[in-house]
Amino acid sequence: VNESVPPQTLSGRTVEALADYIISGKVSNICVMTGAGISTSAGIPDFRSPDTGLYANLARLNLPYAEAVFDIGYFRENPEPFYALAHELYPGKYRPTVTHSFIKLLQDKGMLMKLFTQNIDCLEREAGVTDDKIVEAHGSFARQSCIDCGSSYPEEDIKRHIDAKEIPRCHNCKGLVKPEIVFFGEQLPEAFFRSRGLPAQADLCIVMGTSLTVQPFASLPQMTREQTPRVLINKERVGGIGSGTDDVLILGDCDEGVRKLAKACGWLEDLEALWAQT
Ligand code: CNA
Repeated sequence: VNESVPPQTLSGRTVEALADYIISGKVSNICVMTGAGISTSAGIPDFRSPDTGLYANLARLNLPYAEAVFDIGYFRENPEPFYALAHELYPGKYRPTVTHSFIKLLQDKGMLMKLFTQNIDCLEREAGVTDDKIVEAHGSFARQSCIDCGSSYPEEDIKRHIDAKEIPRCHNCKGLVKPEIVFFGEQLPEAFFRSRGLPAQADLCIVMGTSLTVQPFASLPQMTREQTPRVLINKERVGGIGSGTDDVLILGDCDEGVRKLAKACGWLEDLEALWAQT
């Protein structure tokens, strides 16, 4: 942490100073950036945590390398590992975490400018965050289409196939059907490029549950203005956050971190009530 330079916007680089800023009335545009770590307590493994992460547990799928499960070239040759995984990750089986509810709380308080998520589990939506506030930077299971002719494919059909552990085929051309999640080698959705300038207008940036290793998403926190406070709520320090003048680190479990922050804002009861409804 850059100790030699005093903070410019906050009164200190602490949770309390951050909370004072949030409730000061000066904050109405918060950009939140999230990753798999906000869903691990819901029971969905992240990619990169040693031992518990998905990549550490993919051996049973006999992949040549772990990332192949999300490689479009590999998928064309062998879609089975991806569908085995989709069977485990398909939305509907998991409850949003208190961290997801915290994002919804920010929206209810009129402070959420945009949520940029790398997650494909749709738990932000299930927590009540509305579509206009969400950028699913790596797509999601919300839509699916044929990788050859591009025709969209009905949700009830893919659900049925994934449940039955079968591989769905396009009704038009018999090509492979894939949920519109972004694989390695695929372009990010247009919505990402349309919204990526927003952090420069934000008055707070909250980064939670991500290793910030996948580009171009990983660069989003660097798009904020120099004196805009950034807070990292994560198990480990990532992406150089902590080096800015107004960076605050809340290291540890993110559910604990958001509760700490909500409590300092005087919002803990609101947060627990909201979460209880999910
Ligand atoms: P990652 O690379 O696996 O990093 C996860 C980060 O979260 C790491 O820094 C962990 O230390 C941290 N973390 C894990 N659990 C917690 C916790 N309880 N509290 C605080 N921090 C925690 O995941 P990223 O999202 O950074 O990587 C980008 C990939 C992962 C995206 O393309 C996603 O699509 C993909 N992914 C998504 C899901 C999902 O939708 N839930 C699951 C697994 C992977």
